[in-house]
Formats: sequence, structure tokens, C-alpha cells
Amino acid sequence: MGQTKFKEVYFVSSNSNKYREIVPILSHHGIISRFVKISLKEIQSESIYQIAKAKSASAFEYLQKTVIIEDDGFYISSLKGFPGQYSSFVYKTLGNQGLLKLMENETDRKAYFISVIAYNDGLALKTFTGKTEGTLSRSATNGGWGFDPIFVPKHTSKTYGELSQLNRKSVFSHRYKSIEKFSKWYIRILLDETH
Ligand code: ITT
Repeated sequence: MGQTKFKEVYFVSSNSNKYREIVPILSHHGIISRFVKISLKEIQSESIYQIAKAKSASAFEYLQKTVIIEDDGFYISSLKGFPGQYSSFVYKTLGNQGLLKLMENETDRKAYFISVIAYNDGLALKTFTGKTEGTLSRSATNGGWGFDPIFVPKHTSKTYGELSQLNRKSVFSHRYKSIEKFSKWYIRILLDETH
């Protein structure tokens, strides 16, 4: 049996909150990662997968190293999936208070998060998905970042924000699910390469 080569993987994003959440999961699997904080241009597409794939291609083109990127969407049922692929823009413009206002008379409060991790080493491009369903809260709580204060995942009454303060967001997190899938796959290919 050969020596396992733990190649570094570069996580490219403008959002350090994402990296803070994924780094313990990667480390847990023995994956060494580096954070490259840049904003990658996003293509306009209905599909979060197409956006993620294109983002991974730009990241690889920029760094010429094995990269992972993440694209997320927050989908509100009664708004037909809005903000979806516009989540980042909507957070910066409407914000949590604006979204709550938009939804104040709505009884159907179902919402979900999707995380797509795209791996790109210049030859292989692979995506990994995590989805967490839940509801939009009536008011914003403390804790977390982005939509964390207004999203209550299923099987708890706390928001991602409150869970984050208790170090329990990862138990429910869409990001945890996608990065966990990626990590298991990556470890497998590294092991296969060395046998
Ligand atoms: P990149 O540079 O990695 O693209 P970004 O913040 O622009 O960073 P996205 O395009 O994936 O990321 O946008 C998704 C938005 O959804 C993000 O900016 C947050 O506002 C929100 N979001 C995603 N995951 C979240 C989480 O775990 N908790 C709260 N909000 C989240």
C-alpha cells in the first residue's frame, strides 16, 4: 500500500463564513484546504448546477490548482422559489427584514436551502448537493450570517442563527451535507490513486 497523497484543495469564495463552516468538516476527513478570498463572476442561469460548474471553471482557470467552490440558493415556496439563484443579491438589497416584510401575510412559510459544491481539477468536474428544508420564521433572531436569523430547519424550533450560537448549525446544515458528500468522495479517489 502506497503513501496517501493528501493534495491540497483550494476553496474559492468571497464569503469567509462559508469557509469557516466547511473547514472543520474537511479537516475531520484529513483534507487540507486553503481559502482564496475572491469574488468569481457568476453566469446568469436558472440552474444552480450550471452556475456552480461555471464558477468552478473560472476558479480553476484563475488558480490552476484543484479547487472547490460553493453555490447556494435559498428558496421560499410561496414566492415560487424566490430568491433562489438571486439569494446573494437579495440578501444585500432586501435583507432579512425586507424578506420578512414581503412574507408578513403569508401562512405558507415553507423554505429550503440548497448547497452545491463543485470540484474542478482541470480534468474532472463533479458536483455534490446538500438540501435542508424548513420554514421562514416570523421575526429575525440573533446569531449566524446571511439568512441564518430567519430560517428554521425541520426537526427543531431554532433558527440557523440560534443553532449557530450553540455550535449546532452543522447538525442541520445544507452545507454540511454537500461538503460531507464531497469529502467522502475525495478521500476515496485519493485512496484509489495510491493503491
Ligand atoms: P461566493 O463568492 O462563494 O459566491 P456568495 O455569498 O456570493 O459567495 P452565493 O452566491 O452562493 O454566495 O450566495 C448565496 C447567498 O445565500 C449568500 O450570500 C447568503 O446570503 C445566503 N446563504 C447561503 N448559505 C447560507 C447559510 O448557511 N446561512 C445563511 N445564509 C446563507
